[in-house]
Amino acid sequence: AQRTLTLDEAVRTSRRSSRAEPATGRRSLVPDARPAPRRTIADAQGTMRLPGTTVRREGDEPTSDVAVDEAYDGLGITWTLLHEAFGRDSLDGAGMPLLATVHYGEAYDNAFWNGERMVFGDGDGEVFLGFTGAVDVIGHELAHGLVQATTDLVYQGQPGALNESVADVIGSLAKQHALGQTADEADWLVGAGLFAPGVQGVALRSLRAPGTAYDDDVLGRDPQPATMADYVDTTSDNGGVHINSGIPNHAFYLAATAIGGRAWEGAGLVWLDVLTNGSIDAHADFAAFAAATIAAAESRFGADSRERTAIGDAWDAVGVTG
Ligand code: ASN
Ligand code: ZN
Repeated sequence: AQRTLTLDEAVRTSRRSSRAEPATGRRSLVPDARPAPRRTIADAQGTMRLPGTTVRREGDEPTSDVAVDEAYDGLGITWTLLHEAFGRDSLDGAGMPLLATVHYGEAYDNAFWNGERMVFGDGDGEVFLGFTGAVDVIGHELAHGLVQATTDLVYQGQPGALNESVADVIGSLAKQHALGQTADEADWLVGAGLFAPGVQGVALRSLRAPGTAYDDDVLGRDPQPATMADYVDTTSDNGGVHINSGIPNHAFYLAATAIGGRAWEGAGLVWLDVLTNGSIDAHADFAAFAAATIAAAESRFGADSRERTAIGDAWDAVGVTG
């Protein structure tokens, strides 16, 4: 078996194949129509003012700022997943620029999509390190932009948990794609490496085993359910959008590992189909989303396909259907 790439190696490989640096070193005489990401990274310099000062544009050399370069590379990795695996040019499918701001706030313990750009805190250094340090978190925030540009799932209750879950799935797929991992090789974690030393946790969330990503004095226990039997009825966090996302997350994991191979070539394609084919609306609940994935698997892979069977079984296993 081939050794899997480190993320640094994956970034270097994708740079070699990017338009800015042709592998041959030759410049084509015809204009290059091949799509490429259009990234702009800004620096909020410890304030909460957005967008901040632009510090790196597409094609610029790396800076001496780790957060800037991690954001730039993570955006590139996620854009590459969308382009190579799903044939999609950026979030809107039409080359939309990718905007990010780093060094947001002081010791800010989060990252978010604000409707226009990704925003990353540096972490307080006690619980969290800088939020650009996990490529799947970058992919997660970018995926909120993809959802906004497609089904625009409302950020409340089950559609909100689906919005969160799709973001985790795409974040995880961005990392797997960059590393060339199969579903069996992937760690299925989101945000591994974000916790400061001494925090008892491996990541923010686990798609393989929701509810086990951390268990810590400071953070408490990871309250994510894996099945409908443990669905959390709550009014906090928009109806538990980061909690109940464990259920569709686990369904994706079960489907992808049952199908085998590279997750973005099977279950990933089906999930993208559902986001983009108009078969669900912004208020879709888990059952509507499940039915749409089954229909999409049938039309893409066939009614008797391994993909259709695995996806149906996965929704049964987490108690959404069956
Ligand atoms: N990191 C969180 C997310 O992207 C931030 C939030 O909930 N607004 O879901
Ligand atoms: Zn999110």
